[in-house]
Amino acid sequence: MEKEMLYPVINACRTEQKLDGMWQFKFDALGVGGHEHWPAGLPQAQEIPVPASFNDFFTDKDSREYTGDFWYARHFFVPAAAQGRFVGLRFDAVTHRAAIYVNGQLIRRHEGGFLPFVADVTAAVHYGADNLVVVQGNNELSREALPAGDTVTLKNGKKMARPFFDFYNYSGINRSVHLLTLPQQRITDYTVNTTLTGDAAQVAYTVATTVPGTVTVTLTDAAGTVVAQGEGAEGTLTVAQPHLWQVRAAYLYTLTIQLQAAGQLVDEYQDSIGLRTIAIRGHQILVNGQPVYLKGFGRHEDSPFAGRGFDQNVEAKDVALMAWTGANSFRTAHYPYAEEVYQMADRAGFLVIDEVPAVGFKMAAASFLGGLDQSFFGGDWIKPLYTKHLDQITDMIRRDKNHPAVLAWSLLNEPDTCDDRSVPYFKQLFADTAALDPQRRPRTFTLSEDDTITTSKDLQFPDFYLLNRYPGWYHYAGYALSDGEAALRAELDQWASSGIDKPIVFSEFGADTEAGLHKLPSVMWSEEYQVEVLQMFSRVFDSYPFIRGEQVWNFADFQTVEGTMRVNGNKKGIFTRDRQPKAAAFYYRQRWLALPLNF
Ligand code: GCB
Repeated sequence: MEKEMLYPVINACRTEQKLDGMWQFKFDALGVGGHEHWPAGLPQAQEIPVPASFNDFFTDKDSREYTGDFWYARHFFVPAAAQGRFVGLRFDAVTHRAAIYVNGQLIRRHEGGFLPFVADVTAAVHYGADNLVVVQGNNELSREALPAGDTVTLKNGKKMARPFFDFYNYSGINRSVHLLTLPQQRITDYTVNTTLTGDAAQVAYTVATTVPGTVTVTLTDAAGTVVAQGEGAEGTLTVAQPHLWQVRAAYLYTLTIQLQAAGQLVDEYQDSIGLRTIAIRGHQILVNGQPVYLKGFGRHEDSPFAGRGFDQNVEAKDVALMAWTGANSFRTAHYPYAEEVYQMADRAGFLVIDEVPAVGFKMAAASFLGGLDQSFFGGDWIKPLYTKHLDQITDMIRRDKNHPAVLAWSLLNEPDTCDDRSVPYFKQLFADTAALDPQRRPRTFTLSEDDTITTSKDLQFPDFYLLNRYPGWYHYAGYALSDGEAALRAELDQWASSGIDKPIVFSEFGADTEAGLHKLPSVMWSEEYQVEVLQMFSRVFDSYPFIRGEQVWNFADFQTVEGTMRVNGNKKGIFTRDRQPKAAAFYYRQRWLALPLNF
């Protein structure tokens, strides 16, 4: 578990320098890097961009599909002035596991391809001199790791990833690398939790530090006026007539935390925070006490060239397109996204369902399009998997807890909840994660089509339900769409009569569509058919008041494994992979701009 998750900042006490750019890169199919001393430098390496997935830079298939160990290296300079300070290398994400070497010395290992970690290199670097960082990465999939899958060896000796999930296993140093210099006596974490009473907001805060010292916190509004101050590592700030963070009408305050030791300022950290509350009451999702209907998307971090590498240009475009459709929310399917995504959501006022990469926990989805007839939760991999799962939820919540945009935590995507053996797992998971979020935001997971009110054994656990449903595509497809509507209504009628008093959000529904394919009357894969399927869902959503949101699958087309059900990727995007609109995008713009927030 990572203790220091604070996003890197530069101020009077802290420095950070991005080590993005061209790195040295080398595959290690034979696993020789260790004994050939690659930690001390990569022989005959090639150049590759960071941050990015390595896959799509290659023109040969063996390299693109490469599964196993791979190495990155680059030199970096540590100023003499850093001597005596904490020096760290922060990796925002290396997919899926990494060992970090500096000047030939192993500093640390990390597993989990979508969350940051810091390598403490204070004692390993040369000050006022050149240094070498070498990263040994690995992208194999297993049932003991998140996301779940298998790694098989082909007859030619090459390894191949078999994901139990429907997105390409893009790998590498997918997010930025930072060189940090921090004070030894420093702030390591903070939390805020807002409650609203009458005309005021109470912001309860805690600050964690490496040493006891005098902590002061100052809250300033967007105009720079100080609105509240507090002293001590814990306390409450009262803001009279607060300007609340609202959905699609964001307002951010700046929280400045200072740490003093022996009367001297030793550290400072600043962040943008929003004042708002989140609650579930009966069938309602409440933001600042007001019901909100979610409109938006399941997304992926996926784009041409960089794969899953974070690209602020792509994210800026996506934010603009989401706003254009009238969306107010998205789910980070199926892993925590880059921190910059949440910062942009905070500023744009999008609500985010933040998902951990617990995807593929179902053997029927194994090799996504093949399927294996075994029990996932009965497997002997469950114990080690649980430890990693809890660890990654802990890190995700620690990293993202202060973002006003974060509405809820999604702890799994489409696990096999029809199996009795899933129940102890869920019971433990929901117990162990109950107190991780100081704001106690709702926890949930998505239910696949197999997991219904009659078949799922785990409906007692989530605070609200996320349903993934595909009538009109995987069944009742084409001309049978009307039967799909009837089946969906029949299922929802069962929910309605069940007495379950929690909201339902449709977190996935849609139809694969080849952009530019038109047909009148419609056929599957045409833009016309996608709109018909989505219109059918809209009709159903509008008939059941306990449905409190619709997040269409997917925002944009994205890369998957190759297979008979995928034409160069999943084409359920309402935008193409290069972010151009299909007819469905115009359909949603019309629907969502007209839907009031409290629909
Ligand atoms: C699902 C999965 C998602 C897939 C989608 C599909 O249920 O959660 O990862 O991409 O279906 O298009 O089949």
